[in-house]
Amino acid sequence: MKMNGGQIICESLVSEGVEVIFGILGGAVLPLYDVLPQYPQLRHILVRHEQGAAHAADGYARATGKVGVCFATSGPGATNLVTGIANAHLDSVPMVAITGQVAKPFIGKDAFQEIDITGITLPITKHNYLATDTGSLARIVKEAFYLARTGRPGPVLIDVPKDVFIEQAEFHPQTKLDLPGYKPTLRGHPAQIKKALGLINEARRPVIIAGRGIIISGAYAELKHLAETVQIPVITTLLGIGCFPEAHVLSYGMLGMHGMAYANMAVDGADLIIAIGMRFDDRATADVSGFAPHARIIHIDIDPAEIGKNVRVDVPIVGDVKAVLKELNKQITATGHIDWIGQLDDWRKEHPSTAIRVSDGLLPQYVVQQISEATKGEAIIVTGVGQNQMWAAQHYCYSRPNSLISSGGLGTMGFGLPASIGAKIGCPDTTVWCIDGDGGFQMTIQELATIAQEKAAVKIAIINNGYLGMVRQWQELFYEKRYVATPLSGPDYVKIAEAYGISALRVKSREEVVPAIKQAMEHQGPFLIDFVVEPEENVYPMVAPGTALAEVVEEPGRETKVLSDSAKL
Ligand SMILES: Cc1ncc(C[n+]2csc(CCOP(=O)(O)OP(=O)(O)O)c2C)c(N)n1
Ligand SMILES: [Mg+2]
Repeated sequence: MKMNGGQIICESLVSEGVEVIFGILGGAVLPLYDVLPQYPQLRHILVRHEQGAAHAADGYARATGKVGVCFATSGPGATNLVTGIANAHLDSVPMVAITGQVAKPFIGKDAFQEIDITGITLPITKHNYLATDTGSLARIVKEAFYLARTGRPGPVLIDVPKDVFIEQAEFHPQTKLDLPGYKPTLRGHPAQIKKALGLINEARRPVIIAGRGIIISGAYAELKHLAETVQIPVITTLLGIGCFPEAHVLSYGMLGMHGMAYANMAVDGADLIIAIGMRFDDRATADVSGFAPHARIIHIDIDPAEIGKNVRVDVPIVGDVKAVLKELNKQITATGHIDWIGQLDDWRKEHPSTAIRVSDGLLPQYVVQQISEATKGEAIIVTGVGQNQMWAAQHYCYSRPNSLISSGGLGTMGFGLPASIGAKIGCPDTTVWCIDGDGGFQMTIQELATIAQEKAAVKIAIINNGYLGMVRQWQELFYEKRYVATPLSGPDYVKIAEAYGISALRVKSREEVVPAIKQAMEHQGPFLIDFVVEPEENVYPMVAPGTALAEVVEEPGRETKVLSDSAKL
């Protein structure tokens, strides 16, 4: 059947199972938008800035496990997507972005709103296309979705010149893919799995470090089986949070710069690290020369480029973590590590990293803890970046996979609000809280209009400390309190919310926290709470830049723990 390019794209999106698209239109992409009403299966969410479209598609993808889709026009529309695409790239989020381009005869002429978006996004996409022929669109869309969601997921961009949307071609639904150069390794090599089993059997102080790869491949049951059968403590990365229930006896929290002291000490004291679906990011490892000094390392990851990139590895296993863990689990023997687990429990008692200090003031940690209580750890939490993000990671007790959505790799302020819209649209029956900083919130504040228009019942907690807080913390600790450009004013957030038609409250004291959260949860629609917190509260524990995990500082004035000495363990 003959169709125009826009229709071919929509047909292809429908056959990929797409239900939601986030975007903003403009001249070059108008022919695509023009045919959208012919496809009522495709719900279009009009955002207020294309960065919001990409972040919303990202939040949608993380919350649902499906591919997030966003549209933008050529030129500024496309460049506005860039931060969101980069964010998805660094956090391995499946996304397809479709941008309009100037018509083919204008390409290379610096035409109005012409920009080389495939050139710009080359290093931040898994793959990108400039579609020059209407007849190839169905194939390209099919490939794009396949590339986005398989192997190590990531964003794929398709740039479509205006005339390619308009021209007609025969539409053939695509059933086959022909990508001879793209064959992700899914099954781990049996010889490597044997070697890993050997190390696991010998280990006396093993630790699992679980990353987002567990969530992406849905390997929760396999991880739990491995941990429980061999009695191995589980520590997660920031993006791995939720892949293992935090209330489980073998759960020892998050590692890294603001990880729990006992988690960092466990990594420091371990004789075996089983790193699963994680990439040894520097915020997780701290100084690599001091990372896990007594341990041999097994690294399971689907992306061969991650093996040995940051940290030396003894046994690499390239493959889908679920498939590899299944294979490993067939061959493991039940055992225990009572002394080692006892040691970790002692460390946790001696260094209760998530204990909240006593204060009459309104502490941000307390706000997060009360949101955790009120939602029983079952909400989806979407964060901003900075102190608010770290407190949200530390003080919410996550019980479900995919329940923390946070910008890990890129650390993108402004991610929180639009990503929370995507999460809520994708999971309308789940409570979604956006915990954001006053700085990050102001970067994408305009998406309040999207929330209002779509009646997306997101609950928003602004951790309002009047500062670009995380940077202020660094100035306090490393720049002798020279607070250059970190004090931050903002609008009256309650009035702003109300101006958008969103109910809101301001909370200034500890006593008001619980009733305010209750009111927000009971309210049918979106709700915003402006929590005016202690302005100079810092995030601890902290591993200072350039130091090792073992040098974690738990609280100001209480200096680093004694380095764990493997001889004593
Ligand atoms: C887009 C962007 N610009 C700058 C930064 C650097 N940065 C990291 S945290 C931070 C402060 C964030 O302030 P706020 O959103 O109020 O959160 P807080 O740390 O106060 O909780 C800044 C400026 C960033 N991560 N992202
Ligand atoms: Mg702030």
